[in-house]
Amino acid sequence: MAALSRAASCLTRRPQMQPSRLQAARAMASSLFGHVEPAPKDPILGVTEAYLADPSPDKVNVGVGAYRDDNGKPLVLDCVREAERRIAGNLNMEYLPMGGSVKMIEESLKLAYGEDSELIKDKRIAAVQALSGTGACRLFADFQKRFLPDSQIYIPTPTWSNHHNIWRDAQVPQKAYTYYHPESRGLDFAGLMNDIKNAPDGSFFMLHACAHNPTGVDPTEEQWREISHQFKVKKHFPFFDMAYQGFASGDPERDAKAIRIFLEDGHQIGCAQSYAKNMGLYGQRVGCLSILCEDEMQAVAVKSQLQQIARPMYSNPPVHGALVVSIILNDPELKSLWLKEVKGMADRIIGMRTALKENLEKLGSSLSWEHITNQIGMFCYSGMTPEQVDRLTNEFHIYMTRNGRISMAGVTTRNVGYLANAIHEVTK
Ligand code: PLA
Repeated sequence: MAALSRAASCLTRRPQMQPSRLQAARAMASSLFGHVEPAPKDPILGVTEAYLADPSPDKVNVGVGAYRDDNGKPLVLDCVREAERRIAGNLNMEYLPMGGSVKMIEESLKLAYGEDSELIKDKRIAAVQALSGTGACRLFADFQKRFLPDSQIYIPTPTWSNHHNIWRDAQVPQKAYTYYHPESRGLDFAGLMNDIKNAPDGSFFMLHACAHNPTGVDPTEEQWREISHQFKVKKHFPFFDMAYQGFASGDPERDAKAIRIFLEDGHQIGCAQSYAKNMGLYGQRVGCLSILCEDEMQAVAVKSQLQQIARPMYSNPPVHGALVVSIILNDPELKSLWLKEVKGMADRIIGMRTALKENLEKLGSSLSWEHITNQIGMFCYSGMTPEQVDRLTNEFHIYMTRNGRISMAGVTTRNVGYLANAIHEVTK
C-alpha cells in the first residue's frame, strides 16, 4: 500500500509534458495501439457524461430517455419491487438457455402479437431473449447479414442515432427513407409512401412501432394501413423496433396497433422489444427479438441460428431481468399493477408537455409550440438548432441532444419553469 502511494505521488510530481510530446511518447512506448484515436462522444450517452461532470446546482438532464418521477428521481416500479421480493432467496441464478427465458419470451410474444394470437399457437414465431432493444436490433442485423448478405436496411430520417451504428457494425448497407416534415413538424406521408414505392421489391425497412424517436410523430392508424398495403405490393420486410410499448398512449395493447395491422395483412415481420422504458428495467438489459416465419419448421431453424449468433458473443442472456418480467406478466395481479404504472408514467409525461407549452406561452413566446403537445412518447422534437441547444447547455446548464430533442421524461413540476424560461431566452 505504502509503495503504491509513493509511486503515485512520484507520478503526480513529474513535470507536465506538452500534449503533442505526450502523444508522441505514448505512440513510441506502445506502438501496438499508437494509432488508436479517441472515439467521438455518443450523441446521447455523451450528454449524460457532460451532465454528470457539471457541478452546477441548477443543472437539468433532458438528454437520455430515462423516466424520472416528479421529484426528478429514477423510478423503480412497485410491480418490479414485488417481483424482486419473490425472486430473492427463492430462485437460482443458473445459466439461461442460449435463447434465454422461455417464459419471458412467451409473455413478450403475447404483448407484441396479441394474447390469443394464432401465430403463437401455430409456433410460427422464432424468438430469443435479447440484451434489451439494442441487443435485439443488433441480433437481427447480424442475422440479416448472415442469411441475406446482399440486402440493405431502410432507416427513417431522422431516427435514434444508434440505429446507424447497429447496422453499420453488422455491415448491412443503409438507405434512408423520408419520415419527418420539418416545416409542418409532422409526418411527411407522401415522401414516406414514395420511398416505399421506389425501394427495390423485397427491401428491409426498419419501422418505429410507436412513439417515434426522436420526433414523437407516428403515422395514424389509417396511414399505417396504407403503409402495410404498399409493403404487401412491394413484398418489403418490416422490422419493428418497439422500444416504447405503453409509452405512446399509456396502453401497451393500443401501442401495438401498427404491428397488429401488419399481422392482419399477413406479413412476415421482425420485432425488437425492450423492457427498459415500459418496465423501468433500463440497466437490466432485458428484451426480445422475434421473427415471424412461414411455419413451425422454419421458426425452429431460424431460432437455432439466432442462438448460434448469440453464443460466441455473450453465450446466454442475463437472468435477473428476465425473471422480473416473466413474474410480472405471468401474474394477473402484478400485470394489472404494471399496466396502471405504465399509464401513470405516460400521463405524467403528457402533463409535462402541457406545462412546458403553457409556460412558454405565458412568457410571451411568439413562436408556435403546438407540436410539444401534438407529439407523443418520451420525446419532444423541439425544432431548436444545435447552436440554440449549445446556449441552453453553456448558459443554463440544460443538457440535451444537439438535434433539439427534449426528453420529456426528465421534465418535472420543479424544473419546467426554468426550462421554459431558458428555451424562451435562446429562441426569442
Ligand atoms: N430503440 C429505440 C428507438 C430507442 O430509442 C432506444 C433507446 C432503444 C431502441 C434501445 O433501448 P434499450 O437497448 O435500452 O432497450 N433510446 C434511449 C437510450 C432511451 C439510448 O440512446 O440508449 C434514448 O435516449 O434515445
